[in-house]
Amino acid sequence: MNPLIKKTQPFNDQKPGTSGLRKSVKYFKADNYLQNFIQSIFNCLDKLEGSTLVLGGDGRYFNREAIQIILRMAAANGVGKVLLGQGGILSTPAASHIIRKYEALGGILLTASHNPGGPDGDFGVKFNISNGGPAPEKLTNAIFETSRQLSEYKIAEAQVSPIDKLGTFTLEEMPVEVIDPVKDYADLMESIFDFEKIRELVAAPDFNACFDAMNAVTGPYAEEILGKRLGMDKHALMNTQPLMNFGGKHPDPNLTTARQLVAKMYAPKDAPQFGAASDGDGDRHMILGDYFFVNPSDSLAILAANARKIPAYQEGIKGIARSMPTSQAADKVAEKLGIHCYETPTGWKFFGNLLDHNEITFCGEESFGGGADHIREKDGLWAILFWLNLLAVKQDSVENIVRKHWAEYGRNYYSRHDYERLPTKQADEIMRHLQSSLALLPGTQFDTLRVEKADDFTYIDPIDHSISEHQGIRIIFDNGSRIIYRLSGTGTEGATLRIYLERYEADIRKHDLDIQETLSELIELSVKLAKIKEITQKDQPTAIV
Ligand code: G16
Repeated sequence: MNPLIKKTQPFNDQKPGTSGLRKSVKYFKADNYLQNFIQSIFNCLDKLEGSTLVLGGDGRYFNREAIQIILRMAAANGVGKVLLGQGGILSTPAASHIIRKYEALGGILLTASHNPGGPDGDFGVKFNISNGGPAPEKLTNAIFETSRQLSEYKIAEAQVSPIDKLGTFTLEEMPVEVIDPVKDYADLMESIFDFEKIRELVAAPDFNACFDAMNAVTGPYAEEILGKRLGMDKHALMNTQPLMNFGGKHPDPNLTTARQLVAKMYAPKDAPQFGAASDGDGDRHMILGDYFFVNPSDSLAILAANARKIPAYQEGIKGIARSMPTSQAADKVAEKLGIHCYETPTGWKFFGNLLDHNEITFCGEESFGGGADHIREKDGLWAILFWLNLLAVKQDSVENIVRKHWAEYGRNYYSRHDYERLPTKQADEIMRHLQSSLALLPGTQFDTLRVEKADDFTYIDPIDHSISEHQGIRIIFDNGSRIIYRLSGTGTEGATLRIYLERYEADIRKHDLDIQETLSELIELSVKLAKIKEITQKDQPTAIV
């Protein structure tokens, strides 16, 4: 084969964020933008020639075109074989599993996760390494450096065969195996959970559940696992048809964006006992009970506390990890279990080393992410199946399980306030101002709150000792309350300031208070300390999660 070598100009804005390169579709469609980034990935992989790569995406607008380009570039760059999800579809957790199961060199995942899709929406490219997890910072930095100097890329001339039919075709000399995107993953889930017990629960006449796939990638996975294998009624599975623009909705499972599910679960009567949703690429989850929301940080703590109730974790768990801004609810569980709870920067890539070295079994994040050592990505359906398995074993409601957990461990009141689409200059000014006030804060008393510690979080990976600096400003008070500030690494428009607020309450008589009211002193202080009103002229956050 004689690959075409195309001349190109480097871009200077291809720095992967929290989770891959995310930009609006118009960037990716512009001349050579995608090609340059893919070639930069290929140039940074030592053993690319003859290797196996996994390829798939969440089905959003531009997924199919991107797959054609990437396959032709893989063939031209000497890749040995590509495992491609049928129709170009692979959820992020399924892709992670397939990379591991078939011992691939890595995978290219086409997704902008929970960001909106469509011609005016976002697109994204993520490279996962051979452990199935997101590329570590060392590799993403190398990809970025390469992209800034790239002058040419390789692409095969041949046209790609249809990608909707299972089986193998060759592109130039490279075999492309079109695989069932669902089966391997569904089998994995069946090996972890007690499907028999969940089936009994689902079949019980007084039990009703519903799942909202938000017209995103989990639709076919839910139909197979929740529908076919567990017997959930098809009316209980909402929006399972993946659409290129997610039906014009925002595929983010939270109380604001998953409106249809929330309306069902908060209906004055006949609400199902269990509700769940997943996001664009299937790695996030939201859990609801009848008129009840489970905070993702609590979800991680509850799953850890109940691990032994699940077949795969009967022997107990080795350790837990949570991202730094995630509430400290899981720490309380770890303490009781006598295991370690690691605190990592935001981003699933930071859990990889801990999982690979058996330091932890479970990990999770406040941003609706939970997962375990079965793969190296967060896993929406895994968390949802965990909750179903737990309900089946405990024969109790979602709300009771959470309340009993708080009674035993105390409640971490928690909320995140986002100021979205700020001009980058303003966001940087806020962070700079906070950084410059850190030294003066320890020991300062603000009404009932006394600052114990204030710093800019640095993480030293306990396995490879790599250092990640500037991972968020932490203001920690002597009663355990915290205010954390960081800038999002997944947005595509301006900057998003996230403020994470947390207050611990041990007293069971105070576990039923309004969250925002309970956090009000911290909220007011967080606005004041960061000079938000002065710098942004904004009175309110744009989103409260
Ligand atoms: C990604 C990462 C997560 C991270 C989240 C929020 O999630 O995989 O690890 O917690 O972004 O990041 P940020 O606060 O920087 O916006 P996803 O679901 O978007 O891939």
